[in-house]
Amino acid sequence: MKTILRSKTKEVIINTEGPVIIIGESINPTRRKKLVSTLQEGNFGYVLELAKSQIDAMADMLDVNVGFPGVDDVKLLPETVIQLQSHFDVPLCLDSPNPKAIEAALKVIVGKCLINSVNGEEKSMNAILPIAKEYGAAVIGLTMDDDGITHDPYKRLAIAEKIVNRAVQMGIKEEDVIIDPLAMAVSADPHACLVTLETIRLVHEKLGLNITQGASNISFGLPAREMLNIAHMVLSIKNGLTCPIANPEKITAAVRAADLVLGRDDFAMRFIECSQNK
Ligand code: THG
Repeated sequence: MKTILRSKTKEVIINTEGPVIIIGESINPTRRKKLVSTLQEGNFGYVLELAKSQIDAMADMLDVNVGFPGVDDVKLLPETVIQLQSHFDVPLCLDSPNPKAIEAALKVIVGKCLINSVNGEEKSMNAILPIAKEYGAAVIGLTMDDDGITHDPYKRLAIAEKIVNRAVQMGIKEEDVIIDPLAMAVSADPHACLVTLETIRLVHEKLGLNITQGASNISFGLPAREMLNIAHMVLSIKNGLTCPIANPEKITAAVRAADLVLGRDDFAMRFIECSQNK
């Protein structure tokens, strides 16, 4: 199954058969005080630097999250999108819990983007899916709902199914729904990654949809995060992960190595091209 995203002139195809598409995670204020302070001053220089370094490290798309306490993201998200699109030609992933900010950004965006995200709560589906349909965007479906987050992979699969069924009812193509199995800190729960890995396997096998995850979430609170992220990444790819939100400066080599090992990189072209191997 193929999910197609577009920027001004480029098309990115996320294919369940691979190769893996990397959505750069770094435009996210959670761990970047400098991003908050520069954006508060109306200075987009640092956002653009983060975009460039991720694209240089072979990010195929960029996640854009400008949410922090006190921000007017209905204004800031579209402004950031305009800045990014006037400098870079990669499809964007709009990362906000605020449907009004998402809609404001969709009004100015060029091409076909990915909305991050909807979940299985009635309120979320009712707010986000009509917007995705209206603006022709693809959407990430988080496998949580009105009952919260379950640790049962079969229940996460059922939520994924509920979201895709609702989306299709509303006229969204099933290939435009990308499932997020929920990657959470393994320091807080020793089985967190196993539950995610099993959810990925089930969604891949039973629904055949493209799959993303916030891949760096798993290593919060631990040392040697990079190594842990790589271990989880390659196992996830083997199970059906196709478009992680991750740090390309640290993960691209491992992702391309995994694709090569899985027979999705003829003559090792993409692995050799990867900047971290030069
Ligand atoms: N699912 C979806 N969207 C998401 C998440 C998800 N968006 C936000 C988040 N989770 C994914 N984004 C990040 C961004 C940064 C980090 C973690 C998740 C992070 N970065 C480290 C840092 O900046 O210090 C570096 C990590 C590394 O060593 O590679 O912690 O789950 N749909």
